[in-house]
Amino acid sequence: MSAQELAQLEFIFKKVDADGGGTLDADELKEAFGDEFGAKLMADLDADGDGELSLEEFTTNAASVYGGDLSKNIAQMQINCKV
Ligand SMILES: [Ca+2]
Ligand SMILES: [Ca+2]
Repeated sequence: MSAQELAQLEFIFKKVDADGGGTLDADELKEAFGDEFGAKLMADLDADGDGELSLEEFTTNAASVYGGDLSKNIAQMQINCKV
């Protein structure tokens, strides 16, 4: 993951974290990305299964889960993000 990709993910994370609590819950993801894509992100990235994404899960897991498709997935998040 490049420094630019990390910065993009951190920027998206802060926008989506509507309550500023430092984690993204299912409602925040669906509010920002729509039901389908929001649920996909939770399913893909919530490694510990607690129903919330920490900043570390959102960034580190995106890099490991999406691998070579990371930049494509970041672009998709940016396009879909409604907040
Ligand atoms: Ca939150
Ligand atoms: Ca989690």
